[in-house]
Amino acid sequence: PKPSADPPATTVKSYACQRRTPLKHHNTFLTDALEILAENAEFNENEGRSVAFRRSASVLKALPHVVRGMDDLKNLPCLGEHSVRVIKEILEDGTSSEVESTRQSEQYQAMKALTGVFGVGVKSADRWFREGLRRPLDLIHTGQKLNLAQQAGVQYYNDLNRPVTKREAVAISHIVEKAVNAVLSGAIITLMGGFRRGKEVGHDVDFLITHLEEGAEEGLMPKVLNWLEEQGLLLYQKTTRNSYLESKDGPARPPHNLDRFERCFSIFKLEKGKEGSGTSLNTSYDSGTTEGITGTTEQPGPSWRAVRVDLVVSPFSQFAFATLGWTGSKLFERELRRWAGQEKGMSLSSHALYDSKQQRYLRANSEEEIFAHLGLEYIPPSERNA
Ligand code: DGT
Ligand code: MG
Repeated sequence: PKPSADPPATTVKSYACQRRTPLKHHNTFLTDALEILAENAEFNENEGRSVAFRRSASVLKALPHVVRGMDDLKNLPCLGEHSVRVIKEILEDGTSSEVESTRQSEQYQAMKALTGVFGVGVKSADRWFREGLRRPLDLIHTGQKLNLAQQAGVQYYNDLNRPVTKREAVAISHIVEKAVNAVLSGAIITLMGGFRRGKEVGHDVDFLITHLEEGAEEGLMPKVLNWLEEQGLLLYQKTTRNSYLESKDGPARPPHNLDRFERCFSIFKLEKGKEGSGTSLNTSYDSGTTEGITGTTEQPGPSWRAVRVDLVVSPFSQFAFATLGWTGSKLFERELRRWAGQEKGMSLSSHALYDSKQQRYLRANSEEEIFAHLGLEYIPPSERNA
């Protein structure tokens, strides 16, 4: 037994939304490994297992030091037996045999490649994998029936799998601002997702659009998209009502507001070399509108690239919730909702916060107020990288 003069082990709170998780941390050699197993569990549609690995990884991201031995794991929450086994192996041997064999496996590699196509989810990828398909081009060669999103996904595969830089995100911001201002004055456009958390690169660029005057934002999305299309800046778009299932355990959103909340998954055409100038206008645009693929014969070349852009429009009364909900990270969001439900008897969504005990919605004008309603210390976006 060790003497009790040991320095106190680092204490880490058990919900990710109770902790500060910076973008850069000390244990990527462990978290990358655990996240491969999480990803593989997703490919096998084992959500419980996937979340368990993600939670373990997230705890290690919050540590202020490198994990050097098993002693460093004492008193840490969320580390399941399987994760501990993987960590131990890496600490002792430098690698984990399970992680390495997963990484090398045909199924993992094919699922990674196929789900890497925009518009392809785990279910389709798995079906194709079982039919013997391995690479995105196999979808074309074997004549698979693809929806419009997937067609665009294959067409722009290389571009969409190349990280979007902060510089490109800023250039896209200028374009979105210009588009929104052209159709509605006074709208507020905010960069969300990973870039709001301080990431230098992302897989897409996320924007939240609102207007101080409640209701002024209604009908905005189609107008913005029209403007973008006219300028030849859209390669693909699909607009939906926001149908994200946030929570199973409560009326998470005021039903009358549901139809005012819109989301658009799109692919922008971004001219190269003009990042930061704010203009990326192209006139030689071939306007075909179906669901939304435009310029289908065009291929990215030296002058432009395709970039995934998500646009969300929110009424101002929901803006704080939408801001919190679209900043991420995904695990941070999931943990916020779990905390709300399990610890507070509340139901949180990116529209509202419902208190089941009081049987009423709690209003908030800022993210700080939402954290306060939830009894949580405020965590700034840059420390939500759980
Ligand atoms: P990235 O783009 O891979 O660099 O990383 P993020 O964190 O920007 O991830 P992304 O773009 O998939 O999603 C942005 C944030 O928005 C994410 O952290 C959680 C949230 N989010 C994603 N999809 C939905 C959705 O369908 N509904 C709501 N309410 N939130 C979502
Ligand atoms: Mg993003």
